[in-house]
Amino acid sequence: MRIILHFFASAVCIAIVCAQDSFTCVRNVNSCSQSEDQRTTSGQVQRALPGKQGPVGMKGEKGDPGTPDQEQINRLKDRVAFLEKEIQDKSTANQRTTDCPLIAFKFPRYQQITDHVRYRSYFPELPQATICAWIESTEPAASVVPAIMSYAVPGHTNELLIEIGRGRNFRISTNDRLLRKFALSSSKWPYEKIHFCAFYSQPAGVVGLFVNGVLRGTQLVTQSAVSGGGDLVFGQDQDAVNAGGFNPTQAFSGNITNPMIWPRLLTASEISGIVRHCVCPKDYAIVMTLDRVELHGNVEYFIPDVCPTL
Ligand SMILES: [Ca+2]
Repeated sequence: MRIILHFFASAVCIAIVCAQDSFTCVRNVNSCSQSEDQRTTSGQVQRALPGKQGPVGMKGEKGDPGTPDQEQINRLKDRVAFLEKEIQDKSTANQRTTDCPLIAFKFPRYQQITDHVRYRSYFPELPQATICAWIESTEPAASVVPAIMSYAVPGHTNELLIEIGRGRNFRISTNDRLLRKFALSSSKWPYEKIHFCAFYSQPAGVVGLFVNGVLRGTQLVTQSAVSGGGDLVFGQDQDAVNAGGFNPTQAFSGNITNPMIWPRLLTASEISGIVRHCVCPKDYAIVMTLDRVELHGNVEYFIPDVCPTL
């Protein structure tokens, strides 16, 4: 019975196809047979082949769009102005993204040997570096030479030292040697907060200082790379490794905000970005966030509400 039905279906298929188009009769008869085979094996009815596309109809004429009235024009102008402003705002926001990690340390007193912040992650070897921070302070006693930061390695306890000596001299030392003093006398230090970026480069043989984004000076020097693996503290001067040998006349009092170290010389434009827009290049080597530091003595920390800028 099944064979009879299949024979009957094939015959109907051939008759229809050949009646429609005798030229393709043979080919389509083959497809009818194949279709029959597929239906037999799968047990499902296949869809018929798509028919030929009919002739394309006539296109209608477009209607007259009419002349926009002044109100429509004004609305469009307003819309364009709104979108332009939105794009501009987003662009400005992207430029001023606050990349600088926000952290401030308060060193409440001079003349002691306990208050300091110690960095607890690994300090890499730095053939060159830029060290930046905001600092604010009060006038120290004449005998005090406050150390902003001190980095010590075995054999060189002043492997990298930044301090503000008598006469408001900003002093940068590497490899146990004072490289250069830069006078801060023309700034309002210590009565106003300042931003400094001290830099040195062993390959370029140079040391220098930016204050509030302005280059204060450079000096050609011969020096070695700053060795890695040592001890970094802020607020005291180490005269021995492992945060040892503090001297009360070298303690810093005041605030140090956003201290960071980059393993290269920042450009003047990048330093201006930090000072004016709080945009910090992201390739820093050292950042003093709370997960990487210990606070000792009476040091307190706080997170500034806004990133400091000039
Ligand atoms: Ca020292």
